[in-house]
Amino acid sequence: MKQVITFRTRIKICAFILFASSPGYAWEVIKSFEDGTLGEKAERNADSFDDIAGHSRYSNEFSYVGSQSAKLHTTAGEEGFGRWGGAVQFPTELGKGDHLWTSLAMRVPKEFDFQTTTGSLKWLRWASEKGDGSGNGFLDLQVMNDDPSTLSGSDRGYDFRIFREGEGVKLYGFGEDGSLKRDRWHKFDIYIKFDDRPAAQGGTGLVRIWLDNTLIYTQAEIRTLHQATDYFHSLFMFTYWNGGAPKSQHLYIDEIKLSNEEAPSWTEQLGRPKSPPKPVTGVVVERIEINN
Ligand SMILES: [Ca+2]
Ligand SMILES: [Ca+2]
Repeated sequence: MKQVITFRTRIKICAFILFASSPGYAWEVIKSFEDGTLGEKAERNADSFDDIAGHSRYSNEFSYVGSQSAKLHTTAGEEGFGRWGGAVQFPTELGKGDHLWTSLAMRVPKEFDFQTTTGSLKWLRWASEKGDGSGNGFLDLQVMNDDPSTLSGSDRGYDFRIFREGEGVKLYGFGEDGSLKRDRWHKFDIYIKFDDRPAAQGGTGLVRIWLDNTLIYTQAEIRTLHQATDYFHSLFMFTYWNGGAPKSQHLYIDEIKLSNEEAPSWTEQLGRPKSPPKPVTGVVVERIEINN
């Protein structure tokens, strides 16, 4: 299915990149959810999701920065595409050699139930296309089901998993079980380097993940790009609940930031490791075919 996303956002153009191999410019997108009217859709405004956020609303019940956040609703039994979560489009396409930083704050209520028919809930998914514009799958971060009896044994030690959709999908668990705490804000920062050669194989492709400013995971084995001519164009947050949500419920998102700069100012507190990643960085918890 081809996703058409209306693009309206606030972009800070930081500097022009002069390298011929990386056409485009450095940019930063900030979604603070501060300017919209309480209770209205947090969609298609400069400070909100760009699209597919029909049940995401401006809220002042909790905020990570400022006085408002987005309250994301999901409805019992619904897969929720177009309503659950939302998407943010990049100002420019990002391909081989490009960087992407993604930051967000999330607050999950104690009673929220992460329960799917696949073992994990779609959470942060960066969407890619082939050079000809046809879809080429997502790079996925997902949240493990809460109920350990629904997980295979090797999945039970983790709160999250990561994989690159496509042929021969491997799922890697990360973030120890219980690290995603309830009724408090967590900040996540994710760095992606796009390359069809993973860092563990002599290329530069990798993903690094920080939880509350601590680096918790480096994934250097997956190919962030299937082919050198692929590119990424947007971030999907949640957006689809495999098997339907177990109940009607909500959580909060605030201060989404995206940048294609190598080192945007807001990443200074993360330490930004310079050393090359170790060749073995994750545990393969499962191999599955992804269908949705
Ligand atoms: Ca805010
Ligand atoms: Ca868990």
